[in-house]
Amino acid sequence: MSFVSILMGSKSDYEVMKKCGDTLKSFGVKYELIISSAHRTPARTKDYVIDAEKRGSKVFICAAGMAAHLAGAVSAMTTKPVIGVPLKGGAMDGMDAMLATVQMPKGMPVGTVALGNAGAINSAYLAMQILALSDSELAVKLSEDRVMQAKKVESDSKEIEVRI
Ligand code: RP5
Repeated sequence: MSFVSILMGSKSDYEVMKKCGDTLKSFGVKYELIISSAHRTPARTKDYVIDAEKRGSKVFICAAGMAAHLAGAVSAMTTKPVIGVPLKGGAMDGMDAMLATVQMPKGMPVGTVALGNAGAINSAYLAMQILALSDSELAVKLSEDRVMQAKKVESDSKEIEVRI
């Protein structure tokens, strides 16, 4: 069974990362979601990644704020794609997490998405685009979603647009 793994560093990340799970669910994509920290529970993180990969996890989405080493740590434990979601919070309000997540040394990639809510949702989309490389049904659903997004822009505009 193929699925996506969502890891977050703290329960305080859940409100944002729930949107990632909800997005995957809305496309019928199976996922697991756990709290595990690179700093507070390094052994739990490693055990989960090794076990999840054996059970069929195809993409790891890792969200964390502040020092935000979770995505980088997971990248060191698997050759599956790792998507990092930097989260706001702390004295630097997410700039720290963004730099920590994006600035990986060569050979240990983390595909970093936007900060916060948009990143949580885009991490789900990016994971699905990876899965869709070998899942034509999911590829069709993603194409249909693009059409819907375009239609929404047009209908939103019609409500307010001014043209000469
Ligand atoms: C990170 O530290 C977590 O991902 C969270 O975003 C941040 C603060 O964690 P808490 O102190 O709220 O548990 O590891």
